[in-house]
Amino acid sequence: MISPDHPRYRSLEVRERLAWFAREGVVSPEGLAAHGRGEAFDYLLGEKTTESALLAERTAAAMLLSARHPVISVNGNTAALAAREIRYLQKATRAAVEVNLFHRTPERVAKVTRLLEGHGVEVLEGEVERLIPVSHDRGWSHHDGAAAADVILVPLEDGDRAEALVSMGKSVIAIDLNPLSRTARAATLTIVDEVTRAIPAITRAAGELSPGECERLISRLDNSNFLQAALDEIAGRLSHALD
Ligand code: PTJ
Repeated sequence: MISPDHPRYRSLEVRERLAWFAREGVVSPEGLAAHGRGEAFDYLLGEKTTESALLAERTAAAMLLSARHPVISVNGNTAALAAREIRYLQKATRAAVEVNLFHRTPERVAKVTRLLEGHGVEVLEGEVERLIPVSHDRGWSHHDGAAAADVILVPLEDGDRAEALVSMGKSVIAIDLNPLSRTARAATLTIVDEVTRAIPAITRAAGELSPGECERLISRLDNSNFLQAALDEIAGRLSHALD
């Protein structure tokens, strides 16, 4: 049991949660390592939503609201951290939610689906096919899932599928704390923020934006600016770290 007085309470609590979901088989063992990498970048970013991440979150909301068929792709880590937040985002954007796992087994798909449904998320179910051209199991898609999306939100994605989705002509919104990752660089828009802060921020923006604001945000989108802003934030914090 972690005391709320501990200076790293939030981080330790999230670790405990992920470790518990790993024991339950929702999060893969590799997911714990991926979380550690995310934590390191979050530490360097000050564990807060930066101004440029907030703009990226508003732009993501604009893209999802303007989409013909928006899809949210959910893996084990994202479900363990943000199942309830996904429900609110789904309501705000009318997006389809698809479970897509790198370490895919029928048991894990069922567990992640049950966790999401337990939080009120409507999850695409039924037949899947290898519709996304990657060599691993992230290639499986429901006919109304990633394969049919024009705009797709991919929290904690792997680089291969992000590149494949972009090459299929889709607008890809990544949530990734590492601004140097292949996913962050391949995506149409990268939100460099922690997933539990990013998803509610997109939901809030989706409730606020007018059609005109959506159009303006989308027309100004330049992903390299968002990545550079995140790197500048890290560099600035490092150069004053011992002041
Ligand atoms: O549940 P599965 O089987 O689909 O597996 C999911 C993982 C995350 C294990 C899989 O997609 C994977 O291996 O991902 P990568 O390639 O390690 O990439 C994950 C990225 O997400 C890394 O760049 C991390 O920095 C970043 N990340 C980790 N935790 C968070 C995060 N970004 C935002 N919020 C986080 N909490």
